Amino acid sequence: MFPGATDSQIQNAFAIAKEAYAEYGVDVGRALQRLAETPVSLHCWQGDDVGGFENLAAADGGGIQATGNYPGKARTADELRGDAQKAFSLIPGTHRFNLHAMYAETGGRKVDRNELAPEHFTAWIDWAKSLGLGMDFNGTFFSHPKADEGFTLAHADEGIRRFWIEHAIACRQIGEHLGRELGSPCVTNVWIPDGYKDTPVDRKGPRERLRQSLDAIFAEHLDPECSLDAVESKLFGIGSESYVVGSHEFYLGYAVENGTLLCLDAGHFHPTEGIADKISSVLLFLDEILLHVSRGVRWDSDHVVILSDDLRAIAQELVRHDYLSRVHIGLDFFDASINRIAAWVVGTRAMIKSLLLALLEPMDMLRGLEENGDFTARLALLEEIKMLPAGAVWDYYCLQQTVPAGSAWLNDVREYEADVLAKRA
Ligand code: RNT
Ligand code: ZN
Repeated sequence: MFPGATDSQIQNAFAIAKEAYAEYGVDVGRALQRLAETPVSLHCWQGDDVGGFENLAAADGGGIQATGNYPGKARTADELRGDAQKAFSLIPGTHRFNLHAMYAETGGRKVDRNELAPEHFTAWIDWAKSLGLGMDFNGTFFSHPKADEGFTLAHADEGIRRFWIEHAIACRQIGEHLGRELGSPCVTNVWIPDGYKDTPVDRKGPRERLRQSLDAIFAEHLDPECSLDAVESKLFGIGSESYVVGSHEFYLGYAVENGTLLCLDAGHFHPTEGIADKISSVLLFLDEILLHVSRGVRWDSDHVVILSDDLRAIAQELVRHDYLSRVHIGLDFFDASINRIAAWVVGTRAMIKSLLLALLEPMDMLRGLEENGDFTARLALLEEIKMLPAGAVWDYYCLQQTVPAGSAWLNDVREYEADVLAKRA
């Protein structure tokens, strides 16, 4: 909608849109209901450039790099919670918050990663409860002196491997606790940076070690009502350009063999390789998966997610095959060159818009055409429905969920920037 549109203008436009979709056999009310039931897990790390709030010796090992120096990033957990809460107030629906272990609150005490415990996340849990959010969790296998050599769970040194195994086990306990406290399973994800900058001669040894480490980590069975495990692959990273231990084939095999979730990050494949087409294959062999919806620009650059064809293709797969209950949608991007709350809002709203567009597809009609071999009509219809008034449905959804429609949310972000962010010197 144009800025300044009134509620009744939004409602009038919606009424016409609803009729248009009904002509195609699409029940807009049902689509909006399903949309409201689909949570997106907002990643905490967009709010502070993947920094965390530990008192550990500074280290930057691990190939995660946010670029940009836009002022106002969160410096404390309280600030991060405040910023995320602002973002949530501008995003329609009820969602989740995805925390990394390095966002522990240890009350000024030095607590190393292998000693983290549920008690270090009490404030996060209270906050999530107050907002009705579910939570997800991640081990932090980077930005730590013991990750400086670029290897963690696959390190050749047994002591270092042990340290990270202990960290991962601690994270599973924390995840289970979060899930139990919040009454919704917490997906605890494992992503490690392990790999080589230059061509190795032994590609097998590190993978054997990683497999053993994972077996040790997942040895204890946790209640799936509280806790789910995911493993995230990658093709290459900063400092691991030539070889990544935890490749797609590695983790696909591991997940199938051990019944963990597989995490597909949209930026972790060859630049022209999308993750949408992988979903219907991997879900033949796995019960559930996790997505890290991201946007690579030339490489795994973690740009803010936008309503691109890639994103739409992912959402279409989830909706067309009724996978919404088997796919955990998480976001993974970090842009430090723009207002960080706007980054969350733009990316999350884009994700939700892509789901809405997919839910508004006349799938019965399209499937019928395909089954009858009428590929001419399939193509024609796919093109024509692109111009249906989805924007009017989106605005109405925002109104219904009491968040700003159209670009009105930007005013809120600007105000917050002046009132809160600008005061963070
Ligand atoms: C890194 C992975 C990983 C991280 C976050 C911070 O390439 O995508 O998911 O981005 O855990
Ligand atoms: Zn990721």
